[in-house]
Amino acid sequence: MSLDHPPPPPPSGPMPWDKPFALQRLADMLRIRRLEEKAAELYGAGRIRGFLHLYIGEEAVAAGALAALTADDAVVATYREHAHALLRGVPMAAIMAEMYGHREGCARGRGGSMHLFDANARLYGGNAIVGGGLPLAVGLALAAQMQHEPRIVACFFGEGAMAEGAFHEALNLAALWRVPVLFCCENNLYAMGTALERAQARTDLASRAASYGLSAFSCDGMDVVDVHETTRTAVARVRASEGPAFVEYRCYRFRAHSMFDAELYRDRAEVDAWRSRGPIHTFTTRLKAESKLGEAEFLELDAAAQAEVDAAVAAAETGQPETFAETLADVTTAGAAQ
Ligand SMILES: Cc1ncc(C[n+]2csc(CCOP(=O)(O)OP(=O)(O)O)c2C)c(N)n1
Ligand SMILES: [Mg+2]
Repeated sequence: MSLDHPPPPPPSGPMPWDKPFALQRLADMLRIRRLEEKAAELYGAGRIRGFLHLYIGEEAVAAGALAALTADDAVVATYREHAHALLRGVPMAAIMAEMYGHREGCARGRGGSMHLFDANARLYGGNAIVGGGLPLAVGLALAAQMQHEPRIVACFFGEGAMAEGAFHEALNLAALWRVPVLFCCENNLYAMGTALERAQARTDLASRAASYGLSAFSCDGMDVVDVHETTRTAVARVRASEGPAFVEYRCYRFRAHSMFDAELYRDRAEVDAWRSRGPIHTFTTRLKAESKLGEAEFLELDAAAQAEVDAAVAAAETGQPETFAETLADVTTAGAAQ
């Protein structure tokens, strides 16, 4: 049976990384996966409510791309941003508490799953509006440029944002002003239930981005190695003050768009084919083939990830939402005392 969107063949050839770096990327992906599996379970149990968009299947993108940044760089992401927050160093307990709507959350429980935010980690959301993060990223990069800060801004968005006006305005201004933004397009082939080719006239995303006059790259978003190496190349261009760059990560989400999605728009066989190209499975197989990972080491990393999740849930279970007075403390009205 031929699939509408077949996955690419698995990566081959020797891996360019040493063992510690490789195992850290595997640990990153496992932490994301175990956190999100638990979040889905807690949602089913009614402990987490509101919106919840899972990144399961796309872990290689965040794990590979964010490892190409420094701690001083800024990150802007979408509502599918648990992974980005986690790998930027937002404590898992603060992410879990935020999903619970508790005051111990990284946005004090006011934002929930879609609005993780942490200025210390330079994570500027968690943005629920499709394309909404792009102008924000250009503004942050313009500020860095004007203040002669060496930082760059990595802006993650889904391919659905490329049909929005904000995308075009943001790329145009970023290229015109040569501000240090890395546009990171997570092309998982669907915007909710709409396949890319049903909504956008040209599906060669990198060449569309390049038409604005910036460097554009495309890579296998299911392969953490390709993701990282391509991002590193793009980041080097941005840091060398060559202006913004764009990377398309061709990936796939294994779960529904959000918790409210019957997934009537894609075949089970397609999902299964991409699952068998899963980023954790593919990378683990490759590491084992190169004798860089033993089964015991894998189980140890996985157990550590699970233990971190269990501790985050235990902490969240004991937390509380803000009081009404606490929430109102940041609300200003025209007549309020200064
Ligand atoms: C401006 C705007 N229009 C519509 C929506 C509703 N909406 C939420 S997610 C989504 C799909 C976006 O798809 P994509 O950008 O590919 O990201 P993905 O969810 O696949 O990661 C839509 C249309 C929204 N949040 N914002
Ligand atoms: Mg998408």
